[in-house]
Amino acid sequence: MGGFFSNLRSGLRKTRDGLVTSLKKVVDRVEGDELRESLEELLLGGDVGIRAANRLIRSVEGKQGDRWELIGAEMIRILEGDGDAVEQRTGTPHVIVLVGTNGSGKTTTAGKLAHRYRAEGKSVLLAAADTYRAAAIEQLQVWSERTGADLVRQDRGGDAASVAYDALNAAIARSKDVLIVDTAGRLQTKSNLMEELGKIRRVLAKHGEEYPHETLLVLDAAVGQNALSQAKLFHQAVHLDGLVLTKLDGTAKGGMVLAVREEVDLPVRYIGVGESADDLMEFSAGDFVKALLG
Ligand SMILES: Nc1nc2c(ncn2[C@@H]2O[C@H](COP(=O)(O)OP(=O)(O)OP(=O)(O)O)[C@@H](O)[C@H]2O)c(=O)[nH]1
Ligand SMILES: [Mg+2]
Repeated sequence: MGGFFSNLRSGLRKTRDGLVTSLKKVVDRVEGDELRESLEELLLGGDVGIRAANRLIRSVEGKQGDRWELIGAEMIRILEGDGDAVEQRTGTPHVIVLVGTNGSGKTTTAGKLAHRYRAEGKSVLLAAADTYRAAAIEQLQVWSERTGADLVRQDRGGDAASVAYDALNAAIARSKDVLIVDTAGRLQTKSNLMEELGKIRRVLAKHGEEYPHETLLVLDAAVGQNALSQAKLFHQAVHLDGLVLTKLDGTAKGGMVLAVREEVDLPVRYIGVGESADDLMEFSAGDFVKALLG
């Protein structure tokens, strides 16, 4: 827990140094209309988004009590959301499909997830359904060797859905606990590419309607507000079950987590705070806010 928390804290350092430090000054010293204006400016500048910013402002405006604590409590409420009572589909193998735009961190997240599950003693199969680039397959191969997860691949140029289908066959035949499907990066506005993701989902569902258990959108936190449009369009094209926010360590735009959570009704499942295998954390609203506000 100590290691986990200090890793999370250092991962959020840039956001803390930027947004949080200036927020703290305002929250403690400013009153009245000036408080609203200053908070609004800082929160919007920190990629918190208009809706979450308004909630945070209302949580302190005219209220008694420690404002810093009030803001922290409201952040937790935003991040926990309320529409999340979706039942988790269960069963083995547990199938996860990672989708997202180019370079958002899908392959790295696939590797980190493989590492996580392996550390829990689970058997893992990785599926290289990014068939566009040979380098993408090689990159997943490296993670497979590093984590001791098996890999299912085809030659470059193969059909992504057929890789996914074969991989689920193999996962079932080899009694794997977890199957993680890595897909090619794509722009959310390219409908033909989005259709390929729909096809991956459909062929997996041929094995049983519970598949895939989780389709996760991997978002680079540094894109800030653009994450909202990515999440909406990916969700329309392939039903998403949750989000992974990567590269929080490299950006001061960590406030985007609040914007995304407030404006897109999807849970944040994991956050990435570095490039190594251990730098993926299961998201907890309480830990996140504690690490952020310190
Ligand atoms: N600092 C940091 N770097 C990350 C994180 N996650 C991924 N990266 C880096 O981001 C770069 C892109 O990651 P990939 O996993 O290749 O991204 P991708 O989504 O698979 O990319 P495409 O397959 O090209 O669409 C790599 O250099 C990763 O090491 C993170 O949480 N923190
Ligand atoms: Mg990739």
